[in-house]
Amino acid sequence: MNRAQSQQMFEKACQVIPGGVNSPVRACRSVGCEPLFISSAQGARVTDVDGNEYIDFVCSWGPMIGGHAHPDIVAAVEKTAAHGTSFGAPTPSEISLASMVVEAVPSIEKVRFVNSGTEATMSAIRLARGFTGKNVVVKFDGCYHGHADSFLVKAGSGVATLGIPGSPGVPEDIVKNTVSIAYNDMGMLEKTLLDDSLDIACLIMEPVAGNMGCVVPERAFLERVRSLTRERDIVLIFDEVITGFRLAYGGAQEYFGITPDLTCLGKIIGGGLPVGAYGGRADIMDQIAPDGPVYQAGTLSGNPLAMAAGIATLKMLQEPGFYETLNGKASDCAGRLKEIGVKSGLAVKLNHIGSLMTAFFTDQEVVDFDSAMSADTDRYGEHFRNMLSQGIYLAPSQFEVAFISSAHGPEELKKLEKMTEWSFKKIAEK
Ligand code: HOZ
Repeated sequence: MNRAQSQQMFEKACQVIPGGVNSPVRACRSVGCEPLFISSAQGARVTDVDGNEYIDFVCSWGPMIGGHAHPDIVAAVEKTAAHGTSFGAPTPSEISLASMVVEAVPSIEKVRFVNSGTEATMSAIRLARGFTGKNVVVKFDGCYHGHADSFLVKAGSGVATLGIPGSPGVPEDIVKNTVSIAYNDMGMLEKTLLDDSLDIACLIMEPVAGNMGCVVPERAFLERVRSLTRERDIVLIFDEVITGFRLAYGGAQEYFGITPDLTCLGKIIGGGLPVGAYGGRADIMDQIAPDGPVYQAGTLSGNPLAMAAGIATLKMLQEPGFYETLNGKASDCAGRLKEIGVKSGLAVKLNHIGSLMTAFFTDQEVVDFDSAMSADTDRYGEHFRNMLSQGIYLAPSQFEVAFISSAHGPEELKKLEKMTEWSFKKIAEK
């Protein structure tokens, strides 16, 4: 596969953009590659600047749940753009999308739109601190909540991919208020939340972890998180930037039937345009300025293009049977991939829920960050390169998930299975 144009662009990009990329994971370093520069995408496929076509399992890291360039979303954005792209003033479309979100997500009585998942999570913890008058944030090792200072402690995604323990530039004074504990570890959870010496404002978690690869919570663990936070007056924040409108229309909280106090959203609710949102109990949300004293603002917040794309996306997701069909085909595919893994004789574990999955190259069950980190990342890199050579674009990191969209049909999923079998065999024969 000729990728000369991508290579040339990467060289140029490196001269003007740090690392040649605007987000570290896409640099593809941990999989021993250089990034593809994408020129277009349609449905389940992306095309690079050299004209190579790939079946895409990154899906822009989640937003493209209906596939790329969905006609309804494109039409909504075009129509909206013709009337102006930003006003820095309220628009009717904000009310429409907010109403759809309030209707859909069990915990959300009021919602504020921002521009990214990072903005949503950092605003949500400020709000939780303002509401409770307490300081400490509890998070889980390997969960990733964007790149705000408080979260860069044992974080997943690019932080795990690049093996960065924390980050220079994050003051000790800030991270001393972050406590990170093991995912799915009931003992640790109880010990931490029952510790009277900790001044805990909130617990933030991905209700299904998607940034250390796909790690599914034990139901009893999630239930205990909810009951303990409630008992201890700790604000429970679900970071549903990945799982929101993905596992079910109402997100992981609908899927598991567990309602947090606040929820962070992003990705899907902007249909591929930059967006984020945080919402939840009205008594907490009413603490935000201008009604309350907790400050948060943004010129592009509630941007009309993002609102239009979000509304079009949510309408598509309301089609009867959307989630049954999507989750059903993803689950069948995951089942077959599991079998392929077993037959290959490789140490590989496939984690899956809804339309999210990760193949970890390890013989351990992956239930938390430590077990995720036991995966052989060189093997993942080899698998990534094998698959890329056959026109399949997986996440360029062991610690991310593969996304399946409604545009992935039998042809795309069959090719994924066939090429996985071939790649696993090739790796096993080495
Ligand atoms: N943090 C994102 C994945 N969980 C990666 C974003 C990107 O590189 O675009």
